[in-house]
This record gives sequence, structure tokens and C-alpha cells, in this order.
Amino acid sequence: MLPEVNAAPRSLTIDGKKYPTDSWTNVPPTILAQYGRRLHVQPNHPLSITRKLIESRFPGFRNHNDLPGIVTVHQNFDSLGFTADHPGRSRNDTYYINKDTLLRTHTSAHEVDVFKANTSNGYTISADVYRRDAVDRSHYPIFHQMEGALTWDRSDFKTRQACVDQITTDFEKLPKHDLVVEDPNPSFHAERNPLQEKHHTPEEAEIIGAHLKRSLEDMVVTIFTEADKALAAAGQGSQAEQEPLKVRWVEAFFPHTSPSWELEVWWRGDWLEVLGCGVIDQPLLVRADVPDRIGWAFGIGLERIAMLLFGIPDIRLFWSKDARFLSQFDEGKPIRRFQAFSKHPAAPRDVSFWLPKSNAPVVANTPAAASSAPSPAGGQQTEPSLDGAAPVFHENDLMEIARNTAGDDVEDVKLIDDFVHPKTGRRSLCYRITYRSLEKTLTTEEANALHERISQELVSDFGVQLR
Ligand code: FA5
Ligand code: MG
Repeated sequence: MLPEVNAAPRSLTIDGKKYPTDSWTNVPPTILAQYGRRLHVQPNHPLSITRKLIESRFPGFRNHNDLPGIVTVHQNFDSLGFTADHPGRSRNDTYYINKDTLLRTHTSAHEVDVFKANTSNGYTISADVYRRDAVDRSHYPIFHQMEGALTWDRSDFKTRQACVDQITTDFEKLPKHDLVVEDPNPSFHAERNPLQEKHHTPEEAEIIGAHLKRSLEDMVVTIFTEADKALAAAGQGSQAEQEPLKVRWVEAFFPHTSPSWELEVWWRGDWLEVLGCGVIDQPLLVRADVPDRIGWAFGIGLERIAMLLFGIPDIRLFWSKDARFLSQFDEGKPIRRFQAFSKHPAAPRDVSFWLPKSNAPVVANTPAAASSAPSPAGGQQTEPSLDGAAPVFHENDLMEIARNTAGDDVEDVKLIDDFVHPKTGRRSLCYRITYRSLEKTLTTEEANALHERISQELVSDFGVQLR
């Protein structure tokens, strides 16, 4: 829900610190209530176990796990080279505390600071990140990422070739695996994934890319095969027997890397994107006062990996305080498959409505609409409306109304019909909202009441007409 400018408090106090609010403020109390839970360092939490497993595949890296989640717009976007009109900056996609301060949307927000401190060649940063995003079983407005980066300092070598030779030696020392990883795209693409030719020779970028891909493949292959062995030993069936591990590289775009890739893993009949990565944008390293360093960086979704490893079917479960969930994980023991403690029935309800005539086109959300990628999703920039007119409806507004009203009792929100009346030109949308509690059965009355409140908020906040 967009803030009501007049009614909004003039400041917010978060973690004992006071922040002025303004017309950019859009962070709701439900998000602030979850701020600071730090699941990625909670002992025996599956996200913490997953973090440690990944960290263990990057020996010698310095692990940063305590960087605070409120950052400046500069840190989150400008320092990484996001253009002024980049869609990731939109209030539809990002939670702003005020026009200069926001809840980080990715761990990349800390890259420049950590490079500047220059205390290690390799590092990871694990943290909670925040995005206004779709509602479904693999998306949640707060999730956890791990950033990883490794650089080599060209000034440590007599020649640039000597640095390339060192990276090549390091590459050859990386653990090998025998999984066939599809990687159909050429290393460079003139428009989408150019060589940074002012800064890198093709040989430098090629070997950095090769080192990056091998390192990440090793991480994925090792943690999944070890988990599989543990599951087989525990008589919990081998995942590999049902669905052998399949991994592939796809082309990607990030302002802070080029060339860039995403790694996808086959999960339940579909490709699931687990990380983005690439050769670090050299101007970023210049801004961080380490112009001689060259290297790679990645950002991985910890929930995505944890869901695969433990067979956790719904991202909301990570937030559960229910002992039936938490007691199933033990960092001192081999991985066990998550046992659903109960599956409560789903209560789907549809809401259909006419948009006001003035509403600009609604931007449909694609899965995992990346805040870093210039995808059409979220490409609609809504400036705060100060003139009292009803704010323009964006799909993420419905996502947020649903979360604010139904909390974790909403499992999924999906557009199922989108239609323009041939005569009047008015547009009608129909969303299916699926209610399901993880902890109890929702009664018909409870589901109806939640649905009614959500429908009424659409009317009062966006002036839609229910059908
Ligand atoms: C980024 O955030 C880039 N900063 C990653 C990066 C870092 C690229 C360093 C290059 C170098 P992206 O928006 O794709 O990219 O998110 C990275 C990962 O976070 C995704 O692959 C996915 O695993 C996870 N992720 C993204 N959105 C969600 C969400 N709503 N819920 C759960 N996981 C998510
Ligand atoms: Mg992505």
C-alpha cells in the first residue's frame, strides 16, 4: 500500500535510530516488525546451516555476517553504477525509509565499502534483503542473500600476463566435478554482455569467468551431492534417484558486472534461478579505490538453496517459530529431509475488478523480477502522488495489501484474467488469492473475512470497482 502522505508519521525509529520520513517512505509496519530477525545467523536455522555450507566451499574468504540492513540509496544503487532511471529504484519494487535511505534490496549494496576496506582478496557478505515482490511459494518480501567476491591485484605482478598466469594456476587448482553443465552462450555478447575492453583483455575476462563458473559449480555440486549421500544413508531416499541434479548457465545482465550469468538448478520440473554473477565492473573497483584489482562477484539466494537441500516446500516456513519446524534442523548433524508436520487445505478466492480509467498499464510481475535486471517487470516508475489523486495501481500493491492483511496466511497471488472491454476500453483484472495457513486450518469464514478486507482495500486505496 502506498503511504498516505498526510497521515504518515514524520519519523520512524528503527533499531533505536530515528529516520525522518517523506513522500518516498513506503516501508510498512509488517516489514519493520520482521527487521532484525537475522535468520542467517540463528543457530540451527536452515538458512544459517546453508550459509555455512556455502562459506565452507570458499576457504580463505572473509565472512561478513553483520552488516546492517538500512543503507543509503547511494550504496544500494549509485555505487554499483545503476542508472538514474533504473527500474530497480522504483517505489514499486523497493522499500524506502525516505528518499535517501532504504532497506537494502541486495547484498551488493556493501560491495564498494568492503572493497574499499580491502582486508581480504575473497569475501562473502550474508544478510537479509528486502523487496516488494510477488507472493508465491518461492518469493517473500524479505529473503537472504550471500554476496561473494574474489579479486587479484594486478599491481602484485610484474606484467598483466603474470596475473593471468596466476589466475590460471588458481583455476587449475580448483576442485573438479563430473557434472555436465550446459553453458550454450559465448563468453561475450557485443550488446548484452560486452567485454569491458577499456579495462580487460579478452584473456583476463575469460579466465576470471572460468574461475568464477568452476567455483560456483563446485559449490553447488558439492553441497548437493553431500546432501544426497546423507539422505540416502538416512534411508530418506536419494533425491538424485528421482531427479538427477541438473544445472545450467544462462546469460544475465547486472549494472555491476560484465559479462554476467545466472545459474539455474532443475527443481520439481522447472528451472529455478539460484544466483547471479559476473566479472566485476572495473569502474566500481575504481570507485572503491582499488583500481588495480580485477575479479568476480556473485549473489546467491540462500532460501532457494535451502529449499532444495532440505526439501522445504514453502518460503514462509523459514519465518516459522513453530518448534515442529525449527526442531528438524541441527547444524551438527547430516542433512535430513524436512517432514511436513501438517498440510492444511488451501482456500482459493478470486477478486475481479475494473481499474479506474486513469490507471496506467499494470505491469505484470514475472517470477523473480530482478531488482538488478532491466526487465520490463517493475518498469513503471510511480512517483509519490501528492495531489490527493488515487495512486496508480501496480501489481506489487496487491501483493503488499495481501501480506499486510493476511500475513503468512496468504500463499499465492496470481493474475488469472486480464481483459479490456471492447466498447468502453476499461480494463478488468482478476486475481486468484490462495489462503493457506502453515499452522492450522483456516475456516471458510476466516478466509472470506481476509478476502473481503483485501478487496475493500483495493477499492479504498486505488479506486477500483469490484465486479
Ligand atoms: C542480484 O540481486 C544481484 N545483486 C546479484 C549479483 C551479485 C550479480 C554480484 C552479480 C554480482 P537478483 O535480483 O537476480 O540479483 O537476485 C539474486 C538471487 O537472489 C536470485 O538468483 C535468487 O536466488 C534470489 N532472489 C531474488 N529475489 C528473490 C525473492 N523475492 N525471494 C527469494 N529469493 C530471491
Ligand atoms: Mg535474477
